[in-house]
Amino acid sequence: MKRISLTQHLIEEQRLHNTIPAELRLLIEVVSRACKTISHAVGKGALGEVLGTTETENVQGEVQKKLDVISNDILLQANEWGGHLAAMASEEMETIHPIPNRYPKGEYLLLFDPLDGSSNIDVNVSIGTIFSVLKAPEGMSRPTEKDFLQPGTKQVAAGYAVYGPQTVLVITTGNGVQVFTLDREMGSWVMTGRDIQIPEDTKEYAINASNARHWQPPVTRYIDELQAGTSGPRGKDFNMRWIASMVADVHRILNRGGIFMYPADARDPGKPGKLRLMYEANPMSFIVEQAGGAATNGKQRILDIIPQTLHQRVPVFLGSKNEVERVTGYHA
Ligand code: P6P
Repeated sequence: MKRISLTQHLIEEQRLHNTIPAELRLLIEVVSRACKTISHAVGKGALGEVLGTTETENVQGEVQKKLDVISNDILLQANEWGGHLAAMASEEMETIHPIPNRYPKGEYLLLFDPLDGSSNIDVNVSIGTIFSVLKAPEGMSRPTEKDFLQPGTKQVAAGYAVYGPQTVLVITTGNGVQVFTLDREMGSWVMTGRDIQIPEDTKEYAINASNARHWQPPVTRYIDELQAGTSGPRGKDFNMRWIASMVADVHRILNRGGIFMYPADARDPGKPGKLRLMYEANPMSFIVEQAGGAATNGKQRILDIIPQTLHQRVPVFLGSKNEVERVTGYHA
């Protein structure tokens, strides 16, 4: 593959597809630069006094890891002066973050989970940053939470960075999925994957099996069939992976297929699943669909869900198309 930089790719996209206005190109470059900074902070680990927790809790009621807060601040500071955004929203902030009056405003809304997989930070397992880009509604003056509540089909860009053995950035602007690896010597993102396609079939599934007693019948049926292997209705053996870092699990699926599931849980009907729609499920579903995969909440396409609140949760079944369609069919 011709080794081109992220900047060169974005300029080519802008020239070829005319779908990346200069402001969106600037946004993606600013976010990618922030991910480099986060990768650097994450990579220091105990040497950088960045491990462990703060004394605060986020809106999810989760104790915030120092790196959660550091990563959130990096993304806020990188993006607020550029003039490309009207406002930001984050898993780590209860309310939206309008661009301060001292800076120019743009036409985009940026949502992110600054560091997903926090339970893995202190034990050196891959974690990542997830981001989603929406356009601010026409004629919007002062941004409110309501302006963010757009279905996933309205996303103009989405991506994630995974901080693992390599630091990798995966993005889509609606014309396929492109992959960039951080060249640490040059400090630049170099294209290492173009127009990634997820295999439609798979022999690998990802779910936190410790919740099995709380699953609803269609999920139990689907998993039982996978575990029955060659002697069961599927007639083949399956393997299981669960990294407990959505970015890492999705990245594996993007590369070799698989199905990722975080189903609703009978324990708390008010909490349908664990993952958040706006800055986890929607961006990942956009990427997965752009790579030929599928993403549903068990009943409907995740990207079609009309959001009610900024931090709402959603059940997630995403990855290899034929498996997602099968388990979704069991819910019908
Ligand atoms: P569990 C990480 O906290 C996260 O939000 C996702 O990245 C991950 O897939 C999931 O939660 C892991 O949840 O219940 O297995 O710890």
